[in-house]
Amino acid sequence: MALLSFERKYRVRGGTLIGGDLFDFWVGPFYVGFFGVTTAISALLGTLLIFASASQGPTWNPWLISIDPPPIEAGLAAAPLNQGGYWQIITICALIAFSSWALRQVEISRKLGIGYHVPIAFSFAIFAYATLVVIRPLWLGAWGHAFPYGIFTHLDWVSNTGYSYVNFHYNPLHMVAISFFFTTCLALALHGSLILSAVNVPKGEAVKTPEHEDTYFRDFIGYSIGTLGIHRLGLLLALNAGFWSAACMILAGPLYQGSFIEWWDWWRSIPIWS
Ligand code: UQ2
Repeated sequence: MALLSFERKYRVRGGTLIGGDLFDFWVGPFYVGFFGVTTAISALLGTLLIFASASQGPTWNPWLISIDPPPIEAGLAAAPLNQGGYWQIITICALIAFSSWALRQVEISRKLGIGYHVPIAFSFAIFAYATLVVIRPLWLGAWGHAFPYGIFTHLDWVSNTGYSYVNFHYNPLHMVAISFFFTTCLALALHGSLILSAVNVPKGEAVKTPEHEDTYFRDFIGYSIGTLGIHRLGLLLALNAGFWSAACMILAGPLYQGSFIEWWDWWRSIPIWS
């Protein structure tokens, strides 16, 4: 189907989740929709609140600006604006913006009659963020356990949080998450390079086919996962990277408070050795 007739067929009303025809139209290339509007409002409000908070000092240096959560002693209470209140409202704006973005992806998928793979995938990223700023702080009993919104300060938070479990690389779920990140890189590098090797041909030459791609890997390692399979594998690996990242932060704090080096003592103390 030519692009123009395709758009005429699919750029029609309907398929929205709520609101009927409300905002069910396009502006230029962009679908708007109810959730496009809620995304825009919450993203704009959150951004303005970042500037409002930064205006309270002590610096306009973008590297050093930090919007901090309330102190741990404040527990789970709503905080005054300059003592974590800005952070709390900005976090709510961020969560509404991210969720609206996911629901906008759902509506576009429904209009096209395609699967929900994109919003499901994006929801893993939202889940990982929510784990750090909502689920884990709630579980630990204070918003102060969340990370601050600042370029250097969030790095300091990562460092301090890691060292408070002595050596975070010994966190077994952190190991699982990292392994999925590495394998995701491997799979994408294999896939990207394989596609380019077959399709990025000199001008005037015909592109090679999926048979060439299959044959390359069958010659090389005796197995090809296939053109659909590599995308299933890629999505599976990436979703697991995000999921186990979140899981490793639930392990660290809510479920386990000690040193991750000592966590492995269970291995030395299983009865079979004695
Ligand atoms: C493949 C295939 C593709 C690919 C790639 C492979 C034709 C275009 C990259 C090869 C991938 C394999 C063998 C899986 C590797 C496993 C891990 C865990 C990284 O066969 O089909 O489609 O892009």
